Amino acid sequence: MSSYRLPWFIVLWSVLSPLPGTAAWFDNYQTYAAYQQKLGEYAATYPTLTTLSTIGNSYEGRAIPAIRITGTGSAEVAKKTVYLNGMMHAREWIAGMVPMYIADRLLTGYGTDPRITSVLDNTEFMIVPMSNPDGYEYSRLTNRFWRKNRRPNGDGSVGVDLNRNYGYQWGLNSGSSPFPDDETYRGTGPFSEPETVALRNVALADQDVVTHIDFHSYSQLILSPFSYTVDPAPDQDLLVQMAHTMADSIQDMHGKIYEWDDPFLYLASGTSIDWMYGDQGIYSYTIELRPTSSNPGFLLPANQILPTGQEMFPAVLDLAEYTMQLAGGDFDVNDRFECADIDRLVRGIVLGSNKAELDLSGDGLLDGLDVVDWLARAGRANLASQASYLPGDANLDGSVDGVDFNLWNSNKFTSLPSWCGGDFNVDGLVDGSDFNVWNAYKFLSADSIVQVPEPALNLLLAGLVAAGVFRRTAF
Ligand code: 0X9
Ligand code: ZN
Repeated sequence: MSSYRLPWFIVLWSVLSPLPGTAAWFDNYQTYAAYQQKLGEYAATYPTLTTLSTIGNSYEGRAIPAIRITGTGSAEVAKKTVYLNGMMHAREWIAGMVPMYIADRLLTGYGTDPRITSVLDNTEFMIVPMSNPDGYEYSRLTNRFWRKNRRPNGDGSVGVDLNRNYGYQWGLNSGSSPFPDDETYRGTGPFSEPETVALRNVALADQDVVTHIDFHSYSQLILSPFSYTVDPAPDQDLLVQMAHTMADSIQDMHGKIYEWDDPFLYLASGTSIDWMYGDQGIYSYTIELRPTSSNPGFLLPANQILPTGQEMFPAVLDLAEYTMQLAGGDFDVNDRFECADIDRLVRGIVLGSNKAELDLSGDGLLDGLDVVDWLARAGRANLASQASYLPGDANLDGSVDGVDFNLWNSNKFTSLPSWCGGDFNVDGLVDGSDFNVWNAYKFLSADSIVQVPEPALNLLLAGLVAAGVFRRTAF
């Protein structure tokens, strides 16, 4: 019951001032043409931060636009990509507005908001807000509840469900339909549709994609791979941990609960997240946006566009920060650099991994340079100096000593792609050449790397050259 009043002009100013994302554009659902125009405005207003492109054309020939956004500051890690796409399903209108809102907030916040600035200086965003433009225009103008694309199927029916058309476990009758008339019709073959080809090619062309969100509505859920089976994904713990973090941030904004602890909804095969994760090793999510249930379902009122975008934005920043953490070598995102991380890297190099974050050096190859980069980063973090771990330091305690010899000795002559088990030259075998690495550095401590960086690097690389160099895209 305060008698204090703000002057009228302050009240008016605060209502009308352009706070982030309050522009009229997000007060209503927009046409395909308006999306195109807005993306053009972003590119014109922020030329140093953006790259506008067309990733392909829809069945009816509409351009599928994309905007790449990244900062101009210096990166602490080799930049990895966060890939967002939206509105694969035509009637899920909010799922196109949210990625536009995210682009808006990134661009308007860069250089003023420290969190956004750090995220953009250390990652890239690839944003495809409207994945199914033909379906969207049809939903807007003719049939509001249209879901699929607009390909004529030849039997009088129209449309393929793009989220059953991806080429990982495509064609299972559990979770997709062979009948053209059905809402979950999977098409005549994997990637038979120009829209899914375009969306796939983004990930194939950019081998630095680490994380991905495919926005849908509705139900308020964060779903992760796999959707074709109830079996847990190999990275289930990590996927669920990141989902939990995102759900907490969403709830902090406006109190909305997005379920995260049951990544499995119903069987769906040929989904985007299954291909992104299963084929490309990308940590991928379907986020089902507002509302919770069929009333109002797809007909989410336009006054909920902004709050839905606002609650999603911090979750996307969380995912981008996880991406940075992964790109920095903390592969299990537990805030520690330990054996689990370097062993994951060594196994990835020796056995062939499709995980972009393992390419720490950012040169497109998984090889000894990534190990050297990891040893340097981990040493700096763990030893709190300019020190780097030395080859031969199996237990990562900062010195090459008898404990490391014992680790090598207990595994010697086994096939074990494990740094911490003694595979110091990263060739998959614990053998005499690893002993030679240990021997060359024995009784040196991590600080010595400052004096002898070259031999350390050379020894490691010699082993790797002998073992062959692994190109990530080959897998
Ligand atoms: O069925 C779909 O494609 C998605 N739901 S929607 O209502 N937007 O159509 C869910 C895809 C992910 N599915 C599972 N994790 N089961
Ligand atoms: Zn959907």
